[in-house]
Amino acid sequence: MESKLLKGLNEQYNFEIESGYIYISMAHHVKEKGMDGFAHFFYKQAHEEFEHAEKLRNFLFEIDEKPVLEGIKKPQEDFGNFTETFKTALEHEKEVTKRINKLVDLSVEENDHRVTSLLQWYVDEQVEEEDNFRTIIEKLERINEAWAGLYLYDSELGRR
Ligand code: OFO
Repeated sequence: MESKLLKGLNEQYNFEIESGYIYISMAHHVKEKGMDGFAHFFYKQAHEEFEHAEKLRNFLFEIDEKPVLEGIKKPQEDFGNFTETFKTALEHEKEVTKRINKLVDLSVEENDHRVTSLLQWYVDEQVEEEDNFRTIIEKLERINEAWAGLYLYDSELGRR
C-alpha cells in the first residue's frame, strides 16, 4: 500500500471490525443483565459494522490493493449501567466520525476522487449513527435506570 490515504483506508477497515467487536461485547454486557432487546440491538449494530468493513474491503480489492488484517484489541467487558453503555457507544461513534473526516481530508489532499466519493457514504452514515445513539440516550436518561421503563424500552429495541 503506497499512499498514506490507502494505509488509512486499510486502518479504517480494521477499525470497523474492531467496532463490531466492541458492540458484541456491549451485547454480552446487557444480555447478562437479562436484556435481550438491548442485546439484539448491539448484535445488529455489530453486524452493521462488519458491513462497513466489507464495503472498504471490496473497495480496496477493486482498486487492486490487498487489505491487511491487524490485531484486534480486547474489548472492554463492563460498560456500567444502560445509559453509560450507550454513552460509551456514542463516544465510539464520534471517534469513528473523526477518523472518517480525517480520511476525507487526506483524500482531498491526495486528489483521489475515487476515495472521496466512497467516503461520502461513510460521512452520511455517521450522521445517522450518532443521531440514533443520541436519541436512545435521551430516552434512557428519562427512564433513569428504572426497571419498569427499561423493560418496556428493551422490547422496543428488540424489534429493531
Ligand atoms: Fe462503522 O462505525 Fe459505527 O457506524
